[in-house]
Amino acid sequence: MGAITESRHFSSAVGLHPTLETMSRDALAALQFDRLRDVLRNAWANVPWQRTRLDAAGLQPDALAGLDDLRRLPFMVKTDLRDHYPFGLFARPVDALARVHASSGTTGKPTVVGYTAGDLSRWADLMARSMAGAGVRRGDLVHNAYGYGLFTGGLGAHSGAERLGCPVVPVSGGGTERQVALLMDFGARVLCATPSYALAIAEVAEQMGVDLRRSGLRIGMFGAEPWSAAMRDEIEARLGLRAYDVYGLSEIMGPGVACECECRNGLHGWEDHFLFELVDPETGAPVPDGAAGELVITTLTKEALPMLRYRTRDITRLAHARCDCGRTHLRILRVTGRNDDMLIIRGVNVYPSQIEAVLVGRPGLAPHYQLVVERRGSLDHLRIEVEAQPGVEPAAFEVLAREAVHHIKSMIGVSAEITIVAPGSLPRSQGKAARVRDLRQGRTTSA
Ligand code: DLL
Repeated sequence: MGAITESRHFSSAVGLHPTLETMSRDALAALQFDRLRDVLRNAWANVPWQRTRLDAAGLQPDALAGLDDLRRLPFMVKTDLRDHYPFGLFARPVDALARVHASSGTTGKPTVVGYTAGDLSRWADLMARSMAGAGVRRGDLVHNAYGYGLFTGGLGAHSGAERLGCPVVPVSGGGTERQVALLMDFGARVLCATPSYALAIAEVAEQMGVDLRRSGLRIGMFGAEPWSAAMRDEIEARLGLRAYDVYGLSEIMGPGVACECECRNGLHGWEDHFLFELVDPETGAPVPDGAAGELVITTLTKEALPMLRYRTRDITRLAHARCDCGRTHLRILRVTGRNDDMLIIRGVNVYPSQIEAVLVGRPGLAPHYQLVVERRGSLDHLRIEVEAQPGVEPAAFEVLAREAVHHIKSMIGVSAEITIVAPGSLPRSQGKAARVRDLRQGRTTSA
């Protein structure tokens, strides 16, 4: 327990699972090696496509000599799952599964993922650990506004909260006025939602004349989409809670792959269950600590759907230095966006979340925006629609727009056209916000 008493954040350590979360890096590496061999055995024995790949890489499970050997295996990508739709990469027959989830994507078939009862139990454990790390305690009432259904957010947060011993209000997304009423009447201490939906709840409450800062809410578990530090400040100010970033993806598990602790200095990726790598998205070569790259994840304990070196498309940075909370597991810094959501505007790479970071919190502007990308002649053109704050006179819109253009240019280096629109005119999200309207291919993507 030494690590706990040493911690400067003693109160945060209450939620620690010391043997799992503060084990030495050497012990963690030994555990990862044992588990990697097991997961290779499972994939090799039960998934013909994986066996072919492993054989080709000379990675028969018993040939594994060290964790680094895994780098001989080519990456997995989302289309591998689509190409084997629906269950072709599962290591268990359907009748041995406990549940399936799926993510819709923008085109074509959904990506389907499966879980054994053991997988569901480990998922609940990890989400419980994530919530405990953020300060959620047994008995706290959890208002869960993530969508229930094929999306992993609703049931993932639900099971984690229950595992921690928390009663859950399984309200799902939508019906925002009712959500506000339930938050006030039931007095939930914890809100689980996407950050964009948390903001929508705050806005509807304000329109109803309800001050959620006076509710029982203290902790927000927000994720499933990129969000900026500026958005965190905005949400905290309007809901009167402390907001934590939770990360995950259905292909790997769902929410709870990584989560901020009370130090909020990056999201602890649970390394006893996952191997994390960071690679250059162009070359696939490893990038050093502190540099940006694409997160690649290998599952170490998944029975139904072992994923080996899965390219998430998510761009982030890693930090291996020990955290003040005492946890030894690495930290994944805020995910700035998905590689596929990166816009290239006249040669400048830009993620929607960078635009958000500049716009949100600027005087006169509301935190509601949408990016419209068009082709004008042979050039890409970025138009940003952003709402004025309620009460701002339309006569002031032009000046606000001019200032915003200037800030975007000086902070990000991209020339954008900015249109200030009336409060309430952009669509509100009930889940993942659709931030980009890409008129070049006629598609809409969530950022
Ligand atoms: O979004 C799982 C989840 C639910 C995570 C609730 C957190 C909370 P998918 O629908 O498969 O699963 O989408 C996964 O969403 O690859 C990221 O691009 C993005 N994403 C998830 N969490 C974050 C986050 C769920 N905290 C995809 N920050 C991932 C930025 C996130 N992006």
